[in-house]
Amino acid sequence: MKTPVHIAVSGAAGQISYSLLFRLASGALFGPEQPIVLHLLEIPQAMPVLNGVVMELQDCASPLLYRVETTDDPRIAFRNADYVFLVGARPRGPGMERKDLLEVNAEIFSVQGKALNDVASRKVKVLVTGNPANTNALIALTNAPDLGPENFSSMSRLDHNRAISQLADKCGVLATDVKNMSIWGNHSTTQYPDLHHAKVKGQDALSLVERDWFINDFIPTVQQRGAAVIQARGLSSAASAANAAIDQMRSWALGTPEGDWVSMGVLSDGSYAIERDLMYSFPVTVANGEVTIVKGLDINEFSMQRMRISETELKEERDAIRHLL
Ligand code: NAX
Repeated sequence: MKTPVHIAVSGAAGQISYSLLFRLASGALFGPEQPIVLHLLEIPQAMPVLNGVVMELQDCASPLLYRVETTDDPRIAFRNADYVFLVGARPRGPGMERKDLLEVNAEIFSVQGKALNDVASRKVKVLVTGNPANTNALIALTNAPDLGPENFSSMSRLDHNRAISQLADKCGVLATDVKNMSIWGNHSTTQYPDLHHAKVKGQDALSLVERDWFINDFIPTVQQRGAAVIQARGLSSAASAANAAIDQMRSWALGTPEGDWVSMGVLSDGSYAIERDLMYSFPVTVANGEVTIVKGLDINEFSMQRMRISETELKEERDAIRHLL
């Protein structure tokens, strides 16, 4: 058997984790040969619930789960962690303004960024799911100066998977027949799911669907899918979010297939004239754990305008918490 990898998960008593942890324990991230140690982080009030989740993990008798540790201290949770899922975040409470939400989360993610800086593996991969995910990731990485931007990403994979599935459904093909999907920008309703480069069984996606469907159906459906799930289920996306977190971490660790790419929130390097130092979702390829933004795509006026709208929102989010950076 291989040496176990250490995986930390924050928000471990929450609903995304209730799916994520059991999939990790069953080998969904690195397969059935790779043992894991789970480091579970929660706030003190949620520790009793977390203990129940741990009981259930134990009751799976998973051959891969070597150990489960629980704590309310990020410096303990992140010690020597190789892979970190930052899922926990404060939801918007009654009477809370967007700015207040940004601020309370900025505080959480600055503390966690500092802890990662001090105790995590120098090769750690930190995936931020907790909302506002892009800006939380920016805060965490800014507070971890001894790590680099390459150690952090924010989750766009749920949006990416939603976009693939909508297009596959429209074209009557399997999700695996869709390649080169792109999500640009923020994980919010300003995101831009872009079909200009997408392929369906090797054909240009936009040659197979009407432009009206792309603009007035596909884009808003993907942008508002989270709200549609809440309306139907009375709870936000959880199993699909956990699935996306695993997909994104797997692509990051093991690479993207030849000829395809995935969408990830990464620190902008100025590509496509997106302001540097924003966590922005780009189409990326990954090889040997290194993420590269796909360069040189033709971006028309329509796309550029959509990409800018999301960039503007991310700048506003960053400016609202700039004093904490
Ligand atoms: P839950 O409210 O069920 O769980 C969140 C958990 O985080 C709670 O158990 C809470 O005690 C814990 N927590 C809060 N502050 C913490 C801290 N400082 N340290 C450790 N744990 C802390 O939310 P859930 O449905 O699991 O969603 C988690 C986050 O994912 C939310 O912010 C949600 O908005 C976000 N999402 C992000 C998505 C994405 O694509 N980026 C999609 C799904 C989801 O909406």
